[in-house]
Amino acid sequence: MPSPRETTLVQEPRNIVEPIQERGPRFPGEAVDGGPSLSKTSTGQIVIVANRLPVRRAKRTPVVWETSPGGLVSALRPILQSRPSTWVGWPGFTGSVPKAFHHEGIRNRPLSLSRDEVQSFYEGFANRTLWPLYHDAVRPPVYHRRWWWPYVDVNRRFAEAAAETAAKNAVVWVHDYHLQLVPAMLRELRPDLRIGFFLHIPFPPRELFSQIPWRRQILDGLLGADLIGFQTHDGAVNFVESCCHFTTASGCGESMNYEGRTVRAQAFPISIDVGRFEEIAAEIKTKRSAAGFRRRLSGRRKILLGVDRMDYTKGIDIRLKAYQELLRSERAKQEECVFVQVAVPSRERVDEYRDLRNQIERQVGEINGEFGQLGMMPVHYLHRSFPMDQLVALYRAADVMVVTPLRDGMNLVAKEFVASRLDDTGVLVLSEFTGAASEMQSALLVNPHDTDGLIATMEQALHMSDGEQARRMSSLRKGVRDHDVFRWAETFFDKLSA
Ligand code: ADQ
Repeated sequence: MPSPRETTLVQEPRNIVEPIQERGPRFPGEAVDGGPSLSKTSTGQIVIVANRLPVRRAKRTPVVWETSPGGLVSALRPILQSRPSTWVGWPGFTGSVPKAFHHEGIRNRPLSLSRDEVQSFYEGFANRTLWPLYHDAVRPPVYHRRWWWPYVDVNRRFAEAAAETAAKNAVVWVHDYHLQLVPAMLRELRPDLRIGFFLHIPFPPRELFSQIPWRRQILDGLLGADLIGFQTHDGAVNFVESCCHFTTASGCGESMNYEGRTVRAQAFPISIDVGRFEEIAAEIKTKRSAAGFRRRLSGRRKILLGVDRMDYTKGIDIRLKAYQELLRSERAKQEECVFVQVAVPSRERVDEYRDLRNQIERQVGEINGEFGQLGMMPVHYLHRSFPMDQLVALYRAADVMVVTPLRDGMNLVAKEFVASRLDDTGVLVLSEFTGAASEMQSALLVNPHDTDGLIATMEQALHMSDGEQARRMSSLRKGVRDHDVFRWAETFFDKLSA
């Protein structure tokens, strides 16, 4: 592989970018009329760099791509479709990958990963080192030198692909913990670019971050960006403190001086496509499904709901334990309530995730064994992905949404639930340790480590008056409507382009 400086493609980026002929401008970097408000400040090409592409392969032969579900793709799509843009990412399978292709107005530039790299870079360094470390070490992070070097190599390949793709002076937005070295690598290859980075997960306090043997390299990698976004103010402060301690950066406010440049670190709390959730929630079909769920869960019982990726940071075990004790204490009777836990399978090749699944399934079995009656179980557990309309129907059917992560960058589920409650009913129980908690102060905030506190809060939620529900929910709904995901993306781009 050529060294970064020898990469000939970098010298002629304009020849490599394929302008979007159908509706886009004729040249990379040329503005398009009528785009979203980003066009006020930035008129050039945009490159998104993320671990995964915004599409997934639905069929192998002939290959069919479909848009991946998720907030990030829908947030960025209108902006990307309005100008020449490319998304660099891994398509989610090993082996050879196709050349760049267009899908729904976005140019996708697939990057290949070998099976070994999936194990070392993705399952190893990203998910067993960085993920637990950045989530308060709720599971012990594992530090292996044999995972670090693949992390460097894969980051370099992403940086090279972005450098090849980007037009002169383009804006490049790099996403998440998998790619923290990309900003500096990319700056070295292409000093003309505007580089932004957004971290979707928390950035830990310095005392914790300092555990990682490669702390200096990671910080220097991120400092290659012009603007670094975090979910919360605390995340930005933690990052700046680590930078001022471990690197040559100085000026410990939102703006740092680093190697003769200004680097800004700020909070940009992510959100959801609120309009889409409201639209789906208002559909007759959704109302019918919600009513069907309520009927099947046996009439007038109150429904507590949990919806999560199956991840040990989400506190699924803690909420089930609290629910079990709530039933044992008879402060809530099993004839009065039912718990529905939906967990989408996640990272199943990683040991900690397999162990978690076993543990949750044991707990569900134990609670149902202890309190269940024929035809009436206290916990309904579904280990699968749900289509969006069904998820919204569940959000509508629930009385109490229980969101109890031990640590979470933001937590979109809390916002999705609120956006779906068009009639201002329902109660949100929300962990203080989510990014969402700093915006959603009208939720019932809980410390998930405090089992008694959690039990009391669940009980309070089950018995909350209609008036109090409406007061709290309307304030929560206003908050998410005022800060939807489009506003998030535009604010970030505007700051980056300024
Ligand atoms: P995640 O850890 O994946 O995201 P979260 O923000 O809750 O966490 O998003 C989960 C998404 O998966 C939601 O959109 C939800 O609807 C969906 N989902 C969950 N269970 C599902 C199921 N059974 N079927 C279908 N969909 C399901 C990371 C960070 C978060 C941060 C986001 C965005 O860990 O803190 O909020 O990125 O930045």
